Amino acid sequence: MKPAIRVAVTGAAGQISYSLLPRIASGAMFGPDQPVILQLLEVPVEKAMKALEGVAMELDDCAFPLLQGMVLADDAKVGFKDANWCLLVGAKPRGPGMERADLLKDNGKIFTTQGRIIDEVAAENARVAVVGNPANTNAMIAASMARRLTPDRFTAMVRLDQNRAQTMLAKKAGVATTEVSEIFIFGNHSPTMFPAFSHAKIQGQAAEKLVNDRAWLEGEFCEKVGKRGAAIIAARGASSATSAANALIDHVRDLVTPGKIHSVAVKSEGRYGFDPNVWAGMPVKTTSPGAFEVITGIEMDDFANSKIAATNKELVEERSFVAEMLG
Ligand code: NAX
Repeated sequence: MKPAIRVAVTGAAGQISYSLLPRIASGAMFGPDQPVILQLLEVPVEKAMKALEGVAMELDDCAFPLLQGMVLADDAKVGFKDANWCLLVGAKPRGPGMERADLLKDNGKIFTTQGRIIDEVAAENARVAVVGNPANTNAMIAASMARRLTPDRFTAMVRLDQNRAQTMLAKKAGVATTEVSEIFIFGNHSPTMFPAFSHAKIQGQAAEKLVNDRAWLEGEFCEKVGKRGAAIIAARGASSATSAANALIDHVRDLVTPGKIHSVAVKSEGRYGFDPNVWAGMPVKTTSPGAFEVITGIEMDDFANSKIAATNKELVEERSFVAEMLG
């Protein structure tokens, strides 16, 4: 058997983790022959740690063959110790009447601390995937604290948006989701993000040609993908959890599977007209487990460029709100 990999998960007693942890432990993220040790991190509050104990009891009761151990921690230095993957799911939710700038700053504090500690104590090959919102900016903040781990080790999740867009295109065309490919998400994980439909394929052909409804693609499609999270909250009374967990499974599994092409928020380095220092969704190709190269050279028309400019503007603004925190 392969040696176990250590997977640290923050917000481990939260609702996304409740859907996520059993799937990691059952092999959906790292494969059916890869043992894992889960390092579950929560806030040092009795209620949260008690809930975490309950989650761990349930995982025990699944008797997962691949789950070789669990560490329950309220201290990041313990939670991230020697972790190969750090999945940063926990974040502070936006409270009533709270300004976006305040949310950014409050969460910024969490991600400066976690970025610094991951850099200090995680494994030499550590990779970080951020889900907690605002995910792109939180990844940027955590990466800015690192001295040992390079920026490419820090990614944020836009895969939920990709999966949402894929299903919407499939439904519009009346085909299975497996027939839709190359639908990539550019920019922020927020309603400003851009699902670049002009490059998507349905059954190997241009999706735009098959759908034959540019007004729908520019209007309803982009809007519905962007506002899907709000639609889930309106319907369920709680934010996306199972689909977010599933997207993180996809995000990490495709990042450890060479050859996979998928949307990931990475340090832009100025690609596609984004500010060089923001983390923006764009297509990547996994080159070796955990490593990727950004797919460049995808041509953008005027509509696409205007959407990218808008989502970039938001990312630059988020960066300005937390500028004094960046390491
Ligand atoms: P929950 O509120 O159910 O759980 C969050 C958990 O994080 C809580 O148990 C809390 O105690 C814990 N936590 C907070 N600060 C922590 C810290 N510093 N260290 C460790 N644990 C900490 O939220 P949930 O529904 O699970 O969502 C988690 C995050 O994912 C939120 O920020 C949410 O906005 C974000 N989302 C991101 C998505 C994406 O596509 N990037 C989609 C889904 C989701 O909305």
